[in-house]
Amino acid sequence: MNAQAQAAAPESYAAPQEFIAKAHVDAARYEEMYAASIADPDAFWGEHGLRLDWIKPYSRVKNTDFTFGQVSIKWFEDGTLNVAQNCVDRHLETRGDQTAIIFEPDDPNAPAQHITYRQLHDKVCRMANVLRSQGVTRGDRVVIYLPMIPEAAYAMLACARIGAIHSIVFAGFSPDALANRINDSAAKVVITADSAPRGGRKTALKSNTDAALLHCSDRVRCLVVKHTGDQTTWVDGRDVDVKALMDHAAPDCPAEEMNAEDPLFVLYTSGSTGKPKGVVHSSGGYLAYAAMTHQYTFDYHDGDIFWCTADVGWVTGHSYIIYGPLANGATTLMFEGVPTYPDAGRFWAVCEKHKVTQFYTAPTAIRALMGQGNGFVEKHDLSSLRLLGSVGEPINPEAWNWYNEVVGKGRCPIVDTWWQTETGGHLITPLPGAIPAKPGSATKPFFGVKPVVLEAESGKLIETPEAEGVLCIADSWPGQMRTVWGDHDRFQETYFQQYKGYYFSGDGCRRDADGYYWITGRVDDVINVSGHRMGTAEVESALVAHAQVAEAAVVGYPHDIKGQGIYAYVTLMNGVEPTDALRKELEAWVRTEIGPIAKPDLIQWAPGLPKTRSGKIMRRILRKIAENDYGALGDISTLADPSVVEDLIENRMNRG
Ligand code: 6R9
Repeated sequence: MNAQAQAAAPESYAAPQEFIAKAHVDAARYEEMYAASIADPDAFWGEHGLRLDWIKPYSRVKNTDFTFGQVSIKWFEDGTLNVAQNCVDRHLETRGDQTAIIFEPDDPNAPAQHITYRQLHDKVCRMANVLRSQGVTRGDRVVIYLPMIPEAAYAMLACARIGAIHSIVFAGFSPDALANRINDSAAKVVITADSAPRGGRKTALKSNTDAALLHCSDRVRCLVVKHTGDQTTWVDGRDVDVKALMDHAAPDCPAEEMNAEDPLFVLYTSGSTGKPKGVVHSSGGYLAYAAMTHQYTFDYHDGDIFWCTADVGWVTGHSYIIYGPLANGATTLMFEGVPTYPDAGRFWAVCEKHKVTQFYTAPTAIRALMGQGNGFVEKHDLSSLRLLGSVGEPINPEAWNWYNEVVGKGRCPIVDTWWQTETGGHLITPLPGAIPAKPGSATKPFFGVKPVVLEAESGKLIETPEAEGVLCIADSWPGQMRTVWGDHDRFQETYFQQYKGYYFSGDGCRRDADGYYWITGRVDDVINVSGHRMGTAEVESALVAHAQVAEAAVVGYPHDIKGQGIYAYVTLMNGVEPTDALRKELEAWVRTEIGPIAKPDLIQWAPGLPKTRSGKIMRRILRKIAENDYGALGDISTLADPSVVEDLIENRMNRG
């Protein structure tokens, strides 16, 4: 943007009057509801918890404690319900013939499917009966490793129906990553497909699963969805053809009565240390929060066609493709493909074809499509769109403006939603009829959410309206994660130890004079690559697992499309020659150890790494070098050998 345009650009953007007039919440109502939610959380959530159907109503609403050493989070704790019943059965009477799921396949010439709530009920029950026939009962874990196909939704809801706990592993993860998750959750069953078509190419999911299962107990059953019909190996007694069994299963399956606090799912996510953590979400609080945020943030109304482009392998897919929309009786779109296949107009073609009203995607996709020019957008009729959403990382103003002007034609409010796998649903986001957007700001807290900004070092609460520091949340909300699977201590240490009495998000932020929050990115050793969280420690341990690598340090660096790229400093074993072939081998190695999303963008050979005398790698310095920011290296006098820094600067990877 040139200086003149910048000067002319408004600081904030309110939704059009006709949008506000029909919105669930306007500015005054937001203030009123927010104040009520903070003043009396029990009364507020006691009322809003009733949006779900309870088998036994709760009498106690909130029972939470953020005190380090005794962290405990419970909502609606004496209520019972069934999540699948809430997402499917209760809609049958009023909207049995309404489309619940629109499935848009990877191949644009293959027919889309419209699955009604009645059909969904039939499929979920059959799948639930198949799981039962394989010995799965309440409390058991089921790993789901599927493409973005309706069977993924059936599998999730089938687990919920019988009280089993699902753990979805993104189909882009490698056999090793899959095996780790099957083992950590001690899953009884893994559900996969023959292969996953994406962008005209296929990932061999079944053969990945075969490879993973070599490292798992031989009691783990493998349920295979024959999706593409590709030939796969078959282990009799272990492998099961799901669709064939579903055809013969009973179309009815009683729903288990579950406690509000029974886990609904475990989802593994990266942190700054160690292996990925199994984030545990509850049944009652999670579902109420996902449903409520879906309705209010997206201003969802009956008849809308809601499309969230995430994969069900990430939390965004859980909350805003499946649970939130279906609990609300919505029509939700599931897309198997990628934004650029067959061309960079696919998103817009799908919006036009299915008359999408709310479209929710990630800044990395927006930037990639923006780079392809406006022609791909302009050739489609996007007049059905009413609202646009963004999630996964801060959205830069340039991408925001393009999204607003070229996609939304200046008439669709944009909701920039800040939240995390751990939070279950949106925590900071505009409500579109109530809060004018400022490009790059996630704006204000959702009902019941109390964000605070603390000084990073001292942990002191900054009470002035304008503030900059680390973002913490002062009190619980129903969608909050309950624990780390099998490791409550790790849960407390990760989120409640550093800043006592608060939930620590791991993000930095700024609050402006209007009380708007601006997320500045992670303050820990987590990087955000195309909206996917990656622990630098995970990539490092994959690299050092290679026989020729002695040591590795991984940091993020600014990347035009991905937001952050992965920059790896690698020290080789004595006597090993750094060659291009080895560089390629290491890239491929990380792909197989973790998955394609973890492949380093740049590998720099480092004869030595900057370390303190106590042997700690000084990542701060490595980050600066990766960012090309040599002027700001800071104090390097505590380094054991300051000369390694000069070497690293001299040989810094040329990004061109
Ligand atoms: C939902 C999701 C969480 C991390 C989070 C933050 C970043 C997500 C954002 C955002 C700025 C937004 N993040 N949304 N940063 N603005 N609107 O992405 O969950 O994969 O767990 O990532 O993503 O850094 O801490 P998850």
